[in-house]
Amino acid sequence: MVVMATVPKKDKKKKKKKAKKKKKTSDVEKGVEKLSIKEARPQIPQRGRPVPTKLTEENMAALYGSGPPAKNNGSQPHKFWNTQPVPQPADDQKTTTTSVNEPIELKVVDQIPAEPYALPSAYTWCSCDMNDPVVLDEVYTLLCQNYVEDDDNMFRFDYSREFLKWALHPPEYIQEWHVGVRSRTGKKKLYGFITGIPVEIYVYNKLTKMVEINFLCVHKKLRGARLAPVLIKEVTRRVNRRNIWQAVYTAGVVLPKPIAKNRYYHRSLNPVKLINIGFSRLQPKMNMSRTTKLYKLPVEPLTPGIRKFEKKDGPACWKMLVEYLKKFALTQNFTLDEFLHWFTPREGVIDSFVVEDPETHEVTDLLSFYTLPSTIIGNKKYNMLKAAYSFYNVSTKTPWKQLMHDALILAKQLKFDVFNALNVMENDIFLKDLKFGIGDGHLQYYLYNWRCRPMEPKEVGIVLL
Ligand code: MYA
Repeated sequence: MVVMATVPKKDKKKKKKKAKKKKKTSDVEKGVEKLSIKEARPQIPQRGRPVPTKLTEENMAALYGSGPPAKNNGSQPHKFWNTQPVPQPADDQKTTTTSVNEPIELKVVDQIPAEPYALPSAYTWCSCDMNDPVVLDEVYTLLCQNYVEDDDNMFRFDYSREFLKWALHPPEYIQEWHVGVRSRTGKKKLYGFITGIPVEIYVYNKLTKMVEINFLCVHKKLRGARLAPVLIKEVTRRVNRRNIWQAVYTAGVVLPKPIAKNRYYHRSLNPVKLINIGFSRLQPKMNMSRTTKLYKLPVEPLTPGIRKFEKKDGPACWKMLVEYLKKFALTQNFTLDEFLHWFTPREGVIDSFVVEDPETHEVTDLLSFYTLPSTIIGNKKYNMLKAAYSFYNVSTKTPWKQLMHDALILAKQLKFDVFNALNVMENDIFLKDLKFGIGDGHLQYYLYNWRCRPMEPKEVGIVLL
């Protein structure tokens, strides 16, 4: 997952007040928490709990409060996360002062319930077949209307249908890990979603089969009702049943306990639009025409031999990437098939380019970015922000600044408004010189059921979608 992060805004006071007010409602959720995340049992209504047997989204919200719970800055207990095998605040010494790098708990498949977790009786579990256009449409609509927004609720991610298929169908994907919650009756509307895809992850040189978790989403009508912990527990159960015990995920929120805290940086490509929609501000002593000039880019890329990635580049580029990633502490072990899946260009989803030496025809560099537009909420003139997100880049010959300058030019050619990059890997080398501005949000990296020393942002060598 990625976090929306516009350039810093001064006026955060109003937000804080709002958050304080909301905390009250989030304290009344105990009933649903008990219903939802007690140890696994068959999907039958439970007796003796203070919740109606027929829970609908309306009465669930009325009883237990709706709207997002207040943000927990780490000082309050986490009713759910404090019960999970993740590093807890009290474990600080264990992870910061030693070279420990191991699972937190060990279990066997027989210990994992074969039946799904209980849901309120009005809801039921499903596995989402993203090849079914009707299901794909339902997932797209849920996310497009309810997924991640920036702090000021001005922008909301709008992952396209084709993007979702790409993100969720890597080689060996498991459909059962694309978990949905639907209402049991009527149109069987989709209210909750979470996904896992299989990955092999290196943490400080130790390779482990994991699941990469993404797209956790609860419909706005059911917020604050403790459905998220149930979704997480159910996907964990389904993953554990296949003998996988670790996960990697990212989030904008701080939970126990980030393995790394990264930042987003933004490079304006269409500064006038970005300022008009409130994504960025005019800098002091700047006007629109000076700003436009500041961010102007050449029309064509400058590196001789730069061209679109083709399937034939696969083996060489894959080796180049695998070799490059050895520098970092948290990386994905891509197979060639996976590499081809993630890097073969798909219009409006993923763009990849290589530099082919005009004389030797050797491929020396790779750059890639994915397409993730955002809905601009409530703007009359513009409804879409088109953002490119830096994916994986490798430079063995073209200097970093030149390579990524070309990335900006190529993104501009493709009509993106902004080019975003995290301060992962060696990105620090080019961010400042290429006029990226720092965003106002952090992106936390997490590992589930793994204990190790936290990482510097530049030690992170993995980018999640
Ligand atoms: S990150 C993207 C998350 N999605 C969004 O931000 C979309 C918009 N928001 C929503 O849809 C809802 O607000 C969500 C929470 C669904 C986020 N990751 O049901 P609740 C904890 C993990 O009452 P709601 C992504 O996709 C929160 O701290 N936990 O809350 C990666 C609290 O627990 P505790 C989160 O607002 C996901 C509890 O949920 C997150 O209605 C990785 C409250 O539940 C979050 N982003 O719904 C998931 N936000 O009381 C973990 C809140 O303890 C995977 N919470 O503080 C773990 C590995 C699983 C597999 C393991 C296999 C081995």
